[in-house]
Amino acid sequence: HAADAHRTDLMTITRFVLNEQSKYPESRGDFTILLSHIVLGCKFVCSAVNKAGLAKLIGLAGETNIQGEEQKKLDVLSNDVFVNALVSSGRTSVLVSEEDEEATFVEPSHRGKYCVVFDPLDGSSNIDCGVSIGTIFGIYTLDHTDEPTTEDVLKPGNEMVAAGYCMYGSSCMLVLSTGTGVHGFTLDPSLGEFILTHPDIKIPKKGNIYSVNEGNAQNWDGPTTKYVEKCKFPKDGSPAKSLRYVGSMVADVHRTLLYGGIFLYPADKKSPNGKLRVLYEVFPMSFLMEQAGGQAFTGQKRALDLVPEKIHERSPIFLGSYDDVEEIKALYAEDE
Ligand code: AHM
Ligand code: MG
Repeated sequence: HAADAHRTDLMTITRFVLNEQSKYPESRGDFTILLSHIVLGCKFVCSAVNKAGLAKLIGLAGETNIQGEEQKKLDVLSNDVFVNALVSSGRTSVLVSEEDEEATFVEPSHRGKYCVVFDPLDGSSNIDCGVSIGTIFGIYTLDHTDEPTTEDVLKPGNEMVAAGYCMYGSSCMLVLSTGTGVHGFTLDPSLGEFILTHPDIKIPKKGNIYSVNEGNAQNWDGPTTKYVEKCKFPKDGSPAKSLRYVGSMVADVHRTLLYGGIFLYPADKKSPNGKLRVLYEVFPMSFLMEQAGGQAFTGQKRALDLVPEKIHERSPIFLGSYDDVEEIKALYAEDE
């Protein structure tokens, strides 16, 4: 029976990616190995996040743990775990993390053909109150055998070979695209495995939710202001949109992907380039949105066509359902 097969024939993320990669005759399992190290990092952070409250209590007894080491903050801990996992995979050459000002260049003995850009624990303002947070990552291939440089990651998002995020929420979910659609895997804690639960996610063509930090409204530009006004007071007889804003990009984008709608982090007078980082926030989420049938726009162009000049560069971003992003594109076009 189909139902029995489901329970006894588990599609783990490793099996899924092995299947996908076997379509490429030149594939030698490197990507699968890299991904399994990313998955390890996600499982570690998931367990750390779930124990975070407890670690705090222990911390209160004194700032050091029983080994006499100072307790590391969750975001620093997560970064250390990902950097170690990625380096030890033997499949990476350049790493860019939100937590580290400089890129990490892997030593020759451990080098491999991939470059990984990531935010190990995004949504820092939500860590201490138990609201969903996540890890975001994007993967490029190294296209030469010379000494790696930051130029190897200062490439447009459309050159990424894979992108994904892991959300540490009411369940732990990993959402991944290797360029053939978007697939969601849920961590089965009893198995310690991510199991395919959301195959081929497609974002609704139009949504009824908008997601933005409206506290910044006084500093917005014309098109963003007009768009949000339209969400609240539509003049074409359509119903007003609902507002949802967690303040964790992973949670807000995840909801947008599943329910449809639009997520905005626009430019404002105080932050002319917005807040979110091109390499490890804007690009991976834009990659996933396009793969799911949605769009991602910067206010000027397709987000994935940006060519970053610095590893921690920022950009405004509008992403979500195809039709909703079309509307904001029209407002920016009118404004020119
Ligand atoms: P962080 O990297 O410091 O955690 O900031 C990124 C977060 C995103 O997850 C979220 O979309 C955004 O910042 C929220 O910003 P704001 O609090 O300005 O609305
Ligand atoms: Mg971040």
